[in-house]
Amino acid sequence: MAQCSGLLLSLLLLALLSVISSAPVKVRFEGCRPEVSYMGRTWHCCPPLPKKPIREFKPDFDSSKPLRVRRALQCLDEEEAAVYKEKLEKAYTLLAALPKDDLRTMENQAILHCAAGTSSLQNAGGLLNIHAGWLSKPWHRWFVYFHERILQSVLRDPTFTLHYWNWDNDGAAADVRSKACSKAGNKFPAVYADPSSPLYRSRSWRASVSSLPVDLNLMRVKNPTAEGPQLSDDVVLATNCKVMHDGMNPATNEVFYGKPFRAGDNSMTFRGDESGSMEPAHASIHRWVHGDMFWVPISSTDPVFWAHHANVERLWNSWEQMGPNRVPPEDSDFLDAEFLFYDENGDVVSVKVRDVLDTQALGYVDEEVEGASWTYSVDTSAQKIFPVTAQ
Ligand SMILES: [Cu+2]
Repeated sequence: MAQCSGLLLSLLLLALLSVISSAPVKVRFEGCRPEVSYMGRTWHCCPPLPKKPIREFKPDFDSSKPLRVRRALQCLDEEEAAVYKEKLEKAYTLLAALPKDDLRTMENQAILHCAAGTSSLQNAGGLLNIHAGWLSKPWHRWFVYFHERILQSVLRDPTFTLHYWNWDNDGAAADVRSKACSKAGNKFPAVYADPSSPLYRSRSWRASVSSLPVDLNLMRVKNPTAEGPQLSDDVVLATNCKVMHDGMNPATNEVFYGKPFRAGDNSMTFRGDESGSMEPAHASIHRWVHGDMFWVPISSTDPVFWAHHANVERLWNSWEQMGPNRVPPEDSDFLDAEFLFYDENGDVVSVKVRDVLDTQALGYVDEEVEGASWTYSVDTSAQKIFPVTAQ
């Protein structure tokens, strides 16, 4: 009995200590491991240490100005798509012409993802990987946000807005009463597919077939490039619907966001299925496109990365709109987690998770779209579960 109560006391003490010592992640570059083995290859992911004091960044959107609209790529008309493609090409050409040590280059932006996303960085005694647990969503939203600011800056156009690749939308459940665009977006976007364009990259054969629907269940395949033709379109579309439906309707908010990741946690102890319920669909797109997109440390050097992740951001907002209790964690270890990014001046800035949760405060909204069959229950003849647009 005395032994039992002693054990109970130690367990209680341990639980108490873990609550007291709980703290948010604070990303810093010091102590970065210069060489890591990740996805079967060796990578060098350490960003240079900041030369100036790190500035704290807070969203600075002037709410008297109109919100920018991130459009669905398939909903741009021919002329809009041509203008957008030209702007992107100009922006990426300008970025490619910057000196190598300018922190705004695609390569330097990718190093941030490489460092924070491969367990290169320290985390108060553990190792950091922002893909583990609940950090993934806010980290990537900030990453896309600063990329957009960098593009605006080189284009000298503060209204420039990234558009999203609406890969979850099969267009199969279009509602004729809806005014929203209901075109399918689940093919590789043409804007990025022109081999003569700076937006082009060497990618999987799949990305060059304009009629092929994406496969959101590619986690089943060990090496996606070595596989032959994908499954029949019917099977792929039905599976995509289920993957999206399940990902957007998990049992709890924690399953949607992913497991808590706090200061001192070690990314090596996290499982892939602890990174949020949308991870299978998100990762499948990286595998389906392949090329640079497949490799986490360099995935963002493919311009289509940003259109892909703009859709992940949009789906996060969509999930919130699907029910009153769908809210972010209130835990201060989530809200006060601090990351480092490069801003449009090439300076290092620190940001907090709490400042990225409301995209309108960041100055943009996403175009509403219709037609994705996952917005109905998996049996598409049943009642619609998510009215995307007012009817
Ligand atoms: Cu990532």
